[in-house]
Formats: sequence, structure tokens, C-alpha cells
Amino acid sequence: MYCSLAILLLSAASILAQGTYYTAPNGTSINSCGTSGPYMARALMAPRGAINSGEAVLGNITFMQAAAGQPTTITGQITGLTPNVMLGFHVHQLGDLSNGCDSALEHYNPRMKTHGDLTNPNRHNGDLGNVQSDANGVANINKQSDLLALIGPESVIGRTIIVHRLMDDLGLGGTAESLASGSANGRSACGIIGQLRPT
Ligand SMILES: [Cu+2]
Repeated sequence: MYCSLAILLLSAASILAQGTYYTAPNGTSINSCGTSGPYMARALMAPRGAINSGEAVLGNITFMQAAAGQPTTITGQITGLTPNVMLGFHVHQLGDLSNGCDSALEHYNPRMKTHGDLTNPNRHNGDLGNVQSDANGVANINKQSDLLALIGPESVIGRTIIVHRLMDDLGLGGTAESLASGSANGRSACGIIGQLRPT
């Protein structure tokens, strides 16, 4: 309650001073009073490409970070996948889907690391390994990453989560492409990670 009051007063003061609302970058103003979480976000994934591939891959992914500095859990489901396969799953750099999933560019990698598995400390912030589809082409996701943040300078809010057409080789393929992308190839579906109302 005190937080809400403080934000209200700050907004009112800002209006009086500048005639505009105060807006923090990256949508963090909702939680600008201290660092208390949890911070929540969601991405609704769909095929987006310059050429319609005919895929019907859909995903609903929820992100939750209890507090700044804590790991983020990534849960949800992707449907319409090829049955019984592993497929690369990452957060990519931009929230730009103007040319489909491709315009999200490469993996989100603010620390300039090489690509690796979710268990490898030497990996991109956006590296989340693979998802596993079942016999019905459904992947149920429950992952956790200590390099994936919803608050702070390395926040993934406004960036894009992607499921690929091939397995991520986790940087072990012995090629430059493997160390950059896991050679997971094309992009089946993607969605922009949007901030949710704090719970
Ligand atoms: Cu990717």
C-alpha cells in the first residue's frame, strides 16, 4: 500500500513538474518501490515468418522470478511440434518480429559468452537447452535459469523466446555455428516476453 501511495505521489509530482507521467525504462515502474517480487512475464508463441511454413506450433510460456538476483523459472506448454524430438529453446536478443521470428536476431548474450547448455555456467543468458516433445507433439516445460532475469540491466522483458526446428547441440557440435547457436536451425514459433501485473 505504501508503495502504491509513493508511486501515486511520484506521478502527481511529475505531472506538476513536467506535465507528463513518470515512466521508468523497461516497464519497471510497477515495481520501482524496492526490489520486492515476484516478477512475472508471459510469452504467447506462434509461427511468424516471411514465408508461411504451414506449421501450427503454439506456446504459452510463463516466467517467474521471486526477487532480483534469484533464478527465474520458465514453465508452460508448446503444442503442434514434431512428435518425440528435442528442439532448441532460447531467449533471443530483440523483441522485433517485423520480419517474423528471424528479426529477433541471435541469442540474448550480454556477457559475450559462447553457447552452452542450461547447466553450463559458460553460456548465453538466453540459453535454455532443448524442449522435449511427446508422442502428441506437446512439450511441457519446467526449467530454471540463474542467468535469465526479469528485472535489472539484463532483463529479458521485451525480448523474444523461440523454439527451433532442430535440436540444440548445446555448443558441442565442433563448429563455429554450434558455439553460436547450437545449430538449432530455423525458427518454428516465437513470442515476445511481456511483463505481467505483479502477483
Ligand atoms: Cu534460438
